[in-house]
Amino acid sequence: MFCYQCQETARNQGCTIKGVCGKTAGVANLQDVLIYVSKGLAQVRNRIQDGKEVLDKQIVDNLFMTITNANFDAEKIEEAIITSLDLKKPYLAELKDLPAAATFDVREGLEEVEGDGIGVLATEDEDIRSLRELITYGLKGLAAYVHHAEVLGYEDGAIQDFMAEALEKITDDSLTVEDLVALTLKTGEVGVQGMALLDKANTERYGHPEITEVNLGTRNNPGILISGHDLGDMEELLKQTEGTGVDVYTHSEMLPANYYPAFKKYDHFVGNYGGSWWHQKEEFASFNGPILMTTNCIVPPRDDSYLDRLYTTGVAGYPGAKHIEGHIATEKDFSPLIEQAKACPAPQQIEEGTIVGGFAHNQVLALADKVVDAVKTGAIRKFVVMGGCDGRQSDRNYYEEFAKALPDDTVILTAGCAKYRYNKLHMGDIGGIPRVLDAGQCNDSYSLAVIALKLKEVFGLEDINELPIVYNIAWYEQKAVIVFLALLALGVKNIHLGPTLPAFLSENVVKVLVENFQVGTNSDVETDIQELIMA
Ligand code: SF4
Ligand code: SF3
Repeated sequence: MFCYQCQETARNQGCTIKGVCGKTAGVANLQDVLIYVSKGLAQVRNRIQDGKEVLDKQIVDNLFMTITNANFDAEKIEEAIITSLDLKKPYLAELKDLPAAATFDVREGLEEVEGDGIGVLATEDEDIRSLRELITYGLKGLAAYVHHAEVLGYEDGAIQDFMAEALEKITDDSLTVEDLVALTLKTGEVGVQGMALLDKANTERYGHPEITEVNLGTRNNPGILISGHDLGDMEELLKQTEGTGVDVYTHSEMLPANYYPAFKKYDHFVGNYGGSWWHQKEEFASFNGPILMTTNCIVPPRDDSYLDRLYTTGVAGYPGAKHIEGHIATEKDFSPLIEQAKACPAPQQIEEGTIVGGFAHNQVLALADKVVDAVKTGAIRKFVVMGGCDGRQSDRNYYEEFAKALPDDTVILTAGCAKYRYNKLHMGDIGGIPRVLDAGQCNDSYSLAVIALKLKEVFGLEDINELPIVYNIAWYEQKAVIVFLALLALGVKNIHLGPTLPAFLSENVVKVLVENFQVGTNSDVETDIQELIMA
């Protein structure tokens, strides 16, 4: 196996024996095959007239499934490979001169299929490989967002066209480094469209997120804990649990569900339990009730302590966990979780009090006058975008320390699970504007871009980089990659990306990012406060 798609990759070079995430070599190889098969599916899709939609949906599922910590289940990944091979098969006879990935059809011993043009290392040139993978990971993040929108009934053919086109282009050996740099930026542009589509889907279906005090404590009823990013599943779980005596709590990236009017109306929706994804071994154990993982991030349970209470749905999967079938949420039957919950003790309380969130674009723009005044009078010196992912490595303490060291006249704009490093620090407010404004999930980084563009307009600026906004972003998995590329496509410069730069960026690709976008990484808190805030 060789995998270097996430920030925790071994020695910041690559996982080669087993994933730091817990992925086995067999599953890693299957994921490589699935990505290769998806490229082949895209090549076929790009050559046909009718029936593209079915292939597109499969491509999106495949890419999403291989995101870090989404699916550890070899059987499910094999199923996706076979389904993909079956989907393209009827077209193969009529299409001439197909590239190798399109005609690939191996169905046995897939865990051992390695090399032969399939995995990451099949591309020998380091810079071409780096750009191909950067684009692939951007597409994976985009696929996740497209999937969330699609299951809510929102689709955009132009995004699908681009994804298939990009997947084919990264197999094309005639493309130069310059071509691939251009394709990388285009991926970011389409990333913005993907996030806008999901924002539209979420807000049209569930209303605009609004300022909300989220309860962190527990009640005495049995509960179900829901995690991941899929709001359709959230809605359906709330509907199906209503009147059953079973409470619902969010975990990690599902916290922002608490901000949506459509979910707040449910009395049995109690609040949020615990922190970001990597705390789940302890928190799932003490929760006592069933846990529903709608997407990443799943951490392999330490022992069998809660595996019998762990459920997955959608593209998420874990061997031994029960899978709730169905594509759109209304097709899903959550009664196994509800029945199990009834026989479980209530969650053990691990925190109390509340946290405040719900500052997506609509809410912040409703406060625009206040915000603009605070900037004009100097009450707010700078906004610091600190969104992205959390992770378990000790160097992530940097983000908590950085937040603590920020001067009192700064405001953090955040989205994604990175927020758990500082959203419980009680950092106070500036004239009623909280110093941590949480827009929501990682995809809601779109909100941060909308806010920035609006401020640019209000202040009559030519360039988004003239705003008093700095970027100190934490990344871990591939959704953060598409968010990063989207920010580049919007022209944002001087982004600090940490806690380390991606291992998949070659020296020359880093050079391109530094020369054109002044991308950097974090150093120590004191230096970065000086550089980003005081300068
Ligand atoms: Fe390693 Fe990350 Fe890949 Fe897991 S997803 S195998 S931790 S690089
Ligand atoms: Fe977190 Fe996995 Fe990325 Fe959606 S839940 S931000 S890491």
